[in-house]
Amino acid sequence: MQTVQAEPLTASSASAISPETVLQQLVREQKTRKKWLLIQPKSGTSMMVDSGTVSMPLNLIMVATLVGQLFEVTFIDERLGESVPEDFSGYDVVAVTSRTLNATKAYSIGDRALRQGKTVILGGVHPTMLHGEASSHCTSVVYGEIESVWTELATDLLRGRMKPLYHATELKPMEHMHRPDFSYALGAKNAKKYSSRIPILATKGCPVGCNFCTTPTIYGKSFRYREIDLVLEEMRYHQERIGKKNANFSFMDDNISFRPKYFLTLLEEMSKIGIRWNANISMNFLDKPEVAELAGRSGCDLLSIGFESLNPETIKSVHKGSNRLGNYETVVRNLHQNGIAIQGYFMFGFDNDSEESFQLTYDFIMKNRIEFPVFSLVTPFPGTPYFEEMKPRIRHFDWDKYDTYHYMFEPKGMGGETFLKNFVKLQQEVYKGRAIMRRMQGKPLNWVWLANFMMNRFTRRLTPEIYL
Ligand code: B12
Ligand code: SF4
Repeated sequence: MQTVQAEPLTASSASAISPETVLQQLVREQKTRKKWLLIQPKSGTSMMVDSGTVSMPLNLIMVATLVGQLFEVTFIDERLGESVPEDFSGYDVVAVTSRTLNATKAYSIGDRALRQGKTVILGGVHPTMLHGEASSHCTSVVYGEIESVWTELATDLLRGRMKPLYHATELKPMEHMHRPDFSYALGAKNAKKYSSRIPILATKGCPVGCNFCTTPTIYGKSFRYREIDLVLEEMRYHQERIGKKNANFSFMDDNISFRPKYFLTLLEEMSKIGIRWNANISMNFLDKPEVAELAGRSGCDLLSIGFESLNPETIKSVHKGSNRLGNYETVVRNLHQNGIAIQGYFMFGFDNDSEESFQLTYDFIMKNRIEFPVFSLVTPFPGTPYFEEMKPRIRHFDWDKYDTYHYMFEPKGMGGETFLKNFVKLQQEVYKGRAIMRRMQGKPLNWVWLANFMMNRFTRRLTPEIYL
């Protein structure tokens, strides 16, 4: 038998030690576990975005899940009414997630924590897109997902040598994603303000490339997915946790149906376990009746679809190749025939918009009995190609207004006053009592009815000035 002599640890063999091993070594050497404060800030927007029931912040929960393996975590969701402390002396690291609409708040927390000598980390869509701007409010910015830079970041933290930017050269496959630990959110005093829908992720990225969307800028053309068994295992875990087979899941994916084969297999498997689910989805192959049938059978009760516009020129101008106007009605019919309600997103403010666009949208919604129409204003988000194109025409750069409910620029086709009057009128017409009845009659008595009545109350108070 051959014996192998153990080699002494030389400089060259030491450098072969994996970054994960180095990190574990540093963790073992920690005298006390560093204390992290993770914050989901509330935005300053006046619109109904961060109020009422809110969804559990999967992004920050995923950050907490990783951080919690090595450090102590305190989790604050300001949208639940929890307050961010003035004094951060109990913490080593203050880490904040931010989209554009709450960036101002995130920055003010970052500034305060920096003044108190804390390590401040900013992450999420806005700091990623504008990392130059964000870096003046923190120690480090995390570009995109934390999973792909975690080993490097945690190692640097333990060595006391943080870099200003963590940007992965390569995205990790999704198998590296840990099952999110929801106890961080569910342990909150006001956790009952969270929607009962459990956020879940099966895929990441979207190669479609719409010029107003942040996803292609952050993750490029990549599209990654988790093993279907892992997604199902996570669903079963929650079924057991809440003691209910028909647990309600909300997919947070950018474009879950992008790979039809993966999506259909996932649905087929989901149909065997008795859950309910909803998702944002692009309509690319929902015109096929068998897909809608399978979606219904797998427990889907609501799909959120970005119809965006009824104007073919507009659809072309935003490079939304998945939307074909000729398919809109077929898609709606297929979903309705399978008991799936539709949250339809419609955007206004494109240069091609005219008074006729409002009428066309109203007619489409009423004729097709869209259950939950949502109207937003075109908002060029910083860092996207669309933002660069529109910059000279944008009316404000106050990030609190980037909630898609503020009037960002005057469309070429009509004056601002007429435009906003029509925008308000459309919403009030669609949510009038009689219109609700026409759209909703005969549909299951559930939260969608309730949402319509809330929208009836909300839209009655709307004025064009609210959007300025
Ligand atoms: C699902 C979704 C929703 C859901 C759920 C939102 C929620 N509460 O989580 C619903 C439908 C409710 C929704 C609503 C809205 N959304 Co939305 N949404 C998404 C979507 C498709 C996925 C978000 C998600 O959860 N992804 C999964 C998580 C795990 O990934 P993640 O968020 O990227 O988080 C990772 C990293 O960013 C990083 N990270 C995140 N935070 C932090 C913090 C720290 C400290 C660190 C280190 C790292 C880190 O690590 C995380 C884990 O990997 C994104 C697109 C996208 N890819 O971001 C748009 C997106 C976030 N939404 C957008 C918008 C505009 C909205 C609305 C304003 C739309 C509207 N008119 O209602 C509202 C605002 C809601 C709100 N209060 O924030 C924009 C935001 C643009 C911007 N620059 O701010 C996006 C980017 C889409 C786009 N147009 O480009 N949304
Ligand atoms: S299809 Fe949706 S997720 Fe994909 S690039 Fe367009 S807006 Fe973004």
